[in-house]
Amino acid sequence: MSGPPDNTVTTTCGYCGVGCRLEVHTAAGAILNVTPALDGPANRGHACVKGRFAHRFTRARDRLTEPLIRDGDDFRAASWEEAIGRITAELTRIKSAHGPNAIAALASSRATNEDCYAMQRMVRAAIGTNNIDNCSRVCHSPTSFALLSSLGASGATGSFDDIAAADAAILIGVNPTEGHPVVGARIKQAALRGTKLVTIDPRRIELADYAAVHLAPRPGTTAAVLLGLAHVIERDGLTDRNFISASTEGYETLAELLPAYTPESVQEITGVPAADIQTAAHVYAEAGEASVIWGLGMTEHLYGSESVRLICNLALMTGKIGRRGSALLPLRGQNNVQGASDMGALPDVFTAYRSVGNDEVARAFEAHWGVSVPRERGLRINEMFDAAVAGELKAMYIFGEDVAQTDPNTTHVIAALKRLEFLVCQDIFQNETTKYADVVLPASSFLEKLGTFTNAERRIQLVEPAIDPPGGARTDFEIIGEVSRALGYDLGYDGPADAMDEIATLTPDFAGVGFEGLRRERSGLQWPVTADGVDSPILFEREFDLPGGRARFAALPYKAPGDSADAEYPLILITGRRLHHYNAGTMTRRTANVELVDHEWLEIHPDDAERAGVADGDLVAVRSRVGRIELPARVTERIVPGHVFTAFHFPEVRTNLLVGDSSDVNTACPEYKVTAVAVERVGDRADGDHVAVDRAVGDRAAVGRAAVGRATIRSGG
Ligand SMILES: Nc1nc2c(c(=O)[nH]1)N[C@H]1C(S)=C(S)[C@@H](COP(=O)(O)OP(=O)(O)OC[C@H]3O[C@@H](n4cnc5c(=O)[nH]c(N)nc54)[C@H](O)[C@@H]3O)O[C@H]1N2
Ligand SMILES: Nc1nc2c(c(=O)[nH]1)N[C@H]1C(S)=C(S)[C@@H](COP(=O)(O)OP(=O)(O)OC[C@H]3O[C@@H](n4cnc5c(=O)[nH]c(N)nc54)[C@H](O)[C@@H]3O)O[C@H]1N2
Ligand code: SF4
Ligand SMILES: [Mo]
Repeated sequence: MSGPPDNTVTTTCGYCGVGCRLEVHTAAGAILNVTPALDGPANRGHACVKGRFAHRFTRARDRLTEPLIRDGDDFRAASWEEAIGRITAELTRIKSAHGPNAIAALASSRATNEDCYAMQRMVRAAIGTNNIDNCSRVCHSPTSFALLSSLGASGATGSFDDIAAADAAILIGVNPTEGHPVVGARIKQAALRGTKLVTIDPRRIELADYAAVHLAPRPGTTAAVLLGLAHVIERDGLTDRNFISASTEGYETLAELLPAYTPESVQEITGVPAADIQTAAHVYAEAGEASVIWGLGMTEHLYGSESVRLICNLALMTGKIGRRGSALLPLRGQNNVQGASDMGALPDVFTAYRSVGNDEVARAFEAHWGVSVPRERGLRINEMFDAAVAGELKAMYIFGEDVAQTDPNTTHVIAALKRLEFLVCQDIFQNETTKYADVVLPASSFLEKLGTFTNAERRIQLVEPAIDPPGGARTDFEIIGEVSRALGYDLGYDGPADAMDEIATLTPDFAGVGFEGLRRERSGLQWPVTADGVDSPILFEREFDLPGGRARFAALPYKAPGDSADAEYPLILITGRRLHHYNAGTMTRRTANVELVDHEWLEIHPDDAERAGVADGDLVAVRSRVGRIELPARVTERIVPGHVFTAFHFPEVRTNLLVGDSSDVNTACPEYKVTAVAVERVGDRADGDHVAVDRAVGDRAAVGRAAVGRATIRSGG
């Protein structure tokens, strides 16, 4: 496309949780290009390959542009009236036959706060169940649990600006140059200016090259590393005694646990040299200001939530919290996963993590909504699938999540979806999950809607439409409003701004949030926001949000991961992300990014490759206790021997067939990071058709054909 833009809209990126502000330049209603906003508080004039270039999906030929209704093994186009009529008829029938708890829904962390708020209100008020969850479950729910337990609020304690202000930073199980590239660049800049980095990851991530020390623990053993760091800090007198006595409780119990975790014993458990543990502890504790940044390498484990509490311990023992430069920064993943959870799209809480069992809070919602709401918590995502397989859950409404591709144990997920009597999917594309749908509703992407996203800094920022939804597609907000009205319960909003006004009324932490203020305040607002609009870049400057204002130490010992290598499955598979693609890949695979990366591959260390007789580029089969996949191998020293790595961005390679049911003890976040597998060579690269299949998806003409082909498959067999 050529010619000058006739309009420019400033909005917020809809991919990752960095929350870059973008300027979208359009002409004649189509996107010409996207540039980073110079005054974006998180990005300051930067953006990554997704935010800048991955927007062509908006006009992909196979965008959903009209509602689809199942017709035998296929779908047929339907009017909105017919589609919504079918949804209300089925949900009403199931509710009267089996009760409201036979219905469950997922809200989309890709969508806005207002969309997610409307969704949870519809589920609670119109259907009458707390069976609502979002992808935080499979992502940072352990972080949320740990921060609430240790500190009292579920959010980063500071901002990305703290990175530059820190003398040292520890990065644990997070790979920002691929997952949060703009923050990755900010970390690199800080390191070049003197911030000392410690990286802790079984893979040698790019930022390890900038680190003072890189620790490579075996997957699932990081808790032992954290206890080792605490041991050294205590042993070498690096604790902040004043802070501990004035602002915390429970240190004595933790201190009793620490003597066992000598650097030598931690080396035994983790494989990390004892000397490196000492170095890392001193880098962190001796820094004037130091932050800890973490990701899914901490959370997606059997004891993920306990491990994150051990991170909080480090900050509390050294008093490195509540100050510029000393922050706890979980890099939340999806553009609005912080927000979807803040909005109460979770089975156990209303907005701002207030329990559904809290009578006072529940009454306030009931008074505003004019209905009574249940007090017992609803089902989590994994429990929804179990209940569906057991025949107890009859219907699901899945809004913007591709569970058949991204949730663990794909075989079980598909069995659950097939067993449902009724499945609605609300998405912008057909995906692996819509194959099992009875009704598919065509929705709008972030470039086509109004609302707010909350990034990984708790920063609420406006999202403004740059283009119209294609064809008959509607915004998620409109769709949810219409479905709810058809169910007999009118949400009564004229637009997303009304929903935010309601959120502000019912949620003290959001008291001063509103669209008008956000339009004025170009750098967004970090919750909590007082009624007169003062926001909170730093949490816990004076006290913690727990009784007595005191934070709580957690005295938790190291426990082994859920899976381990054995003679039959000698390698540990780690899964994670790659720069050019995003999660299920529905969007990035429909952009030029697919010309840069067009297939999945398995990273394997040269020693393991040699043992298995695998050469670079060979097609290999990966087998776990629950599944098997095939993909090309890439031999690399970035991964330590004994481990292999792949991502999950291409449906042609169903990585999650391999991942089992093991999950975090407190939150049910899947153990995506530790799966014992066997790898064997099955052919030359040329023998595999995976690469060819992936190319076909990138080809725009083929995308349309592939979609038609997909729509005809009901159950995948
Ligand atoms: N390009 C791109 N960006 C994305 C996404 C995407 O799909 N593509 N997805 C978004 C989402 S939803 C999320 S949640 C974020 C996730 O962003 P990250 O949290 O960075 O995600 P991962 O790459 O899954 O895992 C991070 C690292 O954990 C390491 N790891 C695995 N096991 C362990 C362990 O036991 N201990 C330690 N210390 N490390 C371990 C892995 O080797 C990996 O390098 O990214 C977001 N951004
Ligand atoms: N093996 C393995 N599996 C993983 C992970 C891992 O590390 N390893 N990570 C897990 C994590 S952290 C996460 S968060 C999940 C992510 O998994 P998902 O949430 O399933 O992945 P996404 O690709 O982000 O998007 C889901 C769907 O939302 C649609 N969508 C996008 N924008 C909109 C919108 O505005 N409206 C509507 N209605 N739909 C929209 C997309 O087309 C897509 O179909 O994957 C998990 N799966
Ligand atoms: S870093 Fe994240 S928010 Fe920023 S442009 Fe890239 S994907 Fe978008
Ligand atoms: Mo995520």
